[in-house]
Amino acid sequence: MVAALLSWATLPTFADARDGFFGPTNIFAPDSTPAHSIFRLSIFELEVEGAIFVVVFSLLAYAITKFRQRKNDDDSEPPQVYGSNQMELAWTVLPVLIVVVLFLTTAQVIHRVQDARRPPGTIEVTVVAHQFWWEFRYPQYGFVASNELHVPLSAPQLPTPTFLALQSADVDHSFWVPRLAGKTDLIPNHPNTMWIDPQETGLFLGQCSQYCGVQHAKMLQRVYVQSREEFNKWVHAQQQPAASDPAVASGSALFITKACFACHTVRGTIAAGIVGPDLTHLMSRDTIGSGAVPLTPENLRQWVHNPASFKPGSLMPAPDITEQELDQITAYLLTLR
Ligand code: HEC
Ligand SMILES: [Cu+2]
Repeated sequence: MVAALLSWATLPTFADARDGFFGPTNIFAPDSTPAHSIFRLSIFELEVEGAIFVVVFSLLAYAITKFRQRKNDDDSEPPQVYGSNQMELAWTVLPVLIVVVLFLTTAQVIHRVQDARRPPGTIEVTVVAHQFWWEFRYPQYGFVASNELHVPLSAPQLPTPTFLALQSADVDHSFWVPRLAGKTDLIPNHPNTMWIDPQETGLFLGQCSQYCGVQHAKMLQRVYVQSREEFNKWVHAQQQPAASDPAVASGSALFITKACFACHTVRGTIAAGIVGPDLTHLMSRDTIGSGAVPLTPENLRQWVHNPASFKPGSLMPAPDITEQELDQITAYLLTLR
């Protein structure tokens, strides 16, 4: 408590902010060009508005004290001044100039963010939002990932930004990883685009930010920014078909007979459903249910047993299976690395 008060007393620096003073979704710690541009624009606007605030309040405070009622004042009105052309001009032209400056700087940032060109080496990802999870298609590499977006670091000398084509399979959603870029909606039948060029490796968090249904709050976003070598390794691993391990043949058979395959894809098998996340490399992820819970064997078993225990209202039904079948399916899922 005392420590918290002390840290408020000494205002946080941006370095503190970067270290998570305001949490991992801190809009004051941009790490990608669009987020930097938006951050700089908002600080500039804050400065202009702060200056206006200081000027107006200083004049007000001056007038209130200087012209306050005194003991020996009589109650008659002071002399009134009408129609000063200089003052009329000053308070019309100055605000117009301020608005023009704010308009031009904003238009410039919008242009720089929206009309950015794709340099060679750009990574293209099609993001399809679903109630309540994310699909990430990598058309250049020919695979589909789910829920956890991986992108390479973009060095200023050799920018490799990631351009996102945003689509929705059902209702409106919104893509927002505050440290990387502004918020952009995913709207059915209306493709949008955005881009990010993260300049630090690490995990960046976000959240679907357009209410999309009961599990909107657990439609989280995880962006893994990796060095080029790490990213290439990840891409290579994702391109492989699913591992097939004869030791879990009973589980993989149940995956078909218990209808899992109707909703999920496991590349290299007949499972090609597109209603739920691609499970080909399920175990390469850190979380289940779009960031809802950590991916551990116990959580995975519990998820398959009853997804609603983690995400009530999730669009995956609880399957009708015995405990033994549950163990077999879980054992199979655990081999999908
Ligand atoms: C009616 C379609 C449907 C069926 C049938 C179905 N699922 Fe799902 N599954 C989903 C949806 C939708 C999600 C995403 C839920 C969410 O995150 O909100 C999901 C999520 C999952 C996940 C978590 C994936 C991740 O990365 O978060 C696993 C694991 C999974 N399902 C396994 C199974 C298994 C095993 C079966 C068969 C017993 C099965 N599913 C049957 C639709 C289905
Ligand atoms: Cu959503």
